[in-house]
Amino acid sequence: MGKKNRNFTIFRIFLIIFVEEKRYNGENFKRVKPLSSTKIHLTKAAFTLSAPDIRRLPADSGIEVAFAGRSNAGKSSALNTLTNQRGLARISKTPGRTQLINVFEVAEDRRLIDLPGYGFAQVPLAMKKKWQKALGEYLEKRQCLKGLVVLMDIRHPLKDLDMDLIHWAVDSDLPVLALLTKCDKLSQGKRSAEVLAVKKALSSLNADIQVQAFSSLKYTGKEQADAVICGWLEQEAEDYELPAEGDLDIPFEDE
Ligand SMILES: Nc1nc2c(ncn2[C@@H]2O[C@H](COP(=O)(O)OP(=O)(O)OP(=O)(O)O)[C@@H](O)[C@H]2O)c(=O)[nH]1
Ligand SMILES: [Mg+2]
Repeated sequence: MGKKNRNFTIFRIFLIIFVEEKRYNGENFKRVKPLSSTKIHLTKAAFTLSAPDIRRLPADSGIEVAFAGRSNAGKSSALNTLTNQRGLARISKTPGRTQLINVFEVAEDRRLIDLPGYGFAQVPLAMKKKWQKALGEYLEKRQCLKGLVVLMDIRHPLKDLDMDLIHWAVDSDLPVLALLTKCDKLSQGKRSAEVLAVKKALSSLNADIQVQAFSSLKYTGKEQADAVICGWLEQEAEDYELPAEGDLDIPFEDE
């Protein structure tokens, strides 16, 4: 092959690689391109406020991703792990620690929400009613809620109340990330089997549900969870009609 020909061949190879690369990036870009220009970094999360009910929350605009699950499931711990901030959300060995709706802003009009846990029997009834009401009210009325992280201890997932929550999210067209927490407590084999079993159980719902083993202690599943949550937060926010004044007053009748 003459020198001219060889140079031309090398040039063609470069051209093909360059075009392929561009095409690949183009496709890739289209697939993962966030709808909004906001690049989310969960590490930027900062505590905004704690609210006893949704009337005390920031305006219902932008996008929120909420962490929900039974008391002691590891919601606050997961928030701290995902944001790389040990003391952001309060963690406790005593179930029922998070009794308020805690708001953490990660970017302008993009928030993470630590919700009060459900299903803990040993809490005084009056208190339980109050915070279950706040939880139900939040889930039902908050229009900027665009993704729900349902946290369940990997050793006993999909309890009745978890299923109620997941069914509610599916009916509301809300995507779900099921985080199977404390997976450091199981061997690799048992962990995989549990993830599979949960995936199988939820597959019949035919909904946007992802299942991920997670450990706040060992950072297992951190990257995967971060990608899902950031994907939700990076969407373009919609404009909502603000609820009428009286609308927020009677979310639930007290028994
Ligand atoms: N081994 C292990 N323990 C964890 C993990 N995540 C949380 N825990 C422990 O589980 C307990 C409860 O964790 P929290 O994060 O406070 O749970 P929560 O869901 O926020 O609880 P409430 O606020 O009461 O609803 C604490 O003792 C944590 O240290 C984990 O990944 N591995
Ligand atoms: Mg908590």
